[in-house]
Amino acid sequence: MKLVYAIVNNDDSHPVSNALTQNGFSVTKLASTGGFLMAGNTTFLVCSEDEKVDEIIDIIKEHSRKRRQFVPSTTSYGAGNYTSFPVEVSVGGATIFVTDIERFEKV
Ligand code: 2BA
Repeated sequence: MKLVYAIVNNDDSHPVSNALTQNGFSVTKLASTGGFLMAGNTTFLVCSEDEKVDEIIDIIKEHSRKRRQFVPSTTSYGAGNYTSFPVEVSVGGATIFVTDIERFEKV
């Protein structure tokens, strides 16, 4: 058994969730926050048989878009003088980790 963690943009959360459940996967959604942008995102937990992991990743890929996002940054231009300017970063589609599950039980 494997556990797939997938961090996706909040805007993609519903399409990803719908597609996974429609394809028969049990899904848990966690509200999470990215450490860099400090913006809300969604972390999915999906536990499944090893041979279904590629299908899960394909579904997530299909419903997660890559986005350009601006973050404020500051630079110094003299003693005590700072100016703020936006820096563009690319976010997503999805960040995915797959781990082994030692034991799975529903009691
Ligand atoms: P954030 O940490 O808010 O990062 C948002 C985007 O900012 C990242 O997009 C990346 O393009 C950029 N970024 C992150 N850290 C950076 C840094 N130190 N310097 C420059 N740019 C940086 P993604 O790579 O698509 O990541 C989206 C979200 O996935 C992340 O949100 C974080 O919540 C999660 N994530 C990404 N990589 C991770 C990892 N190795 N471990 C745990 N969570 C991760």
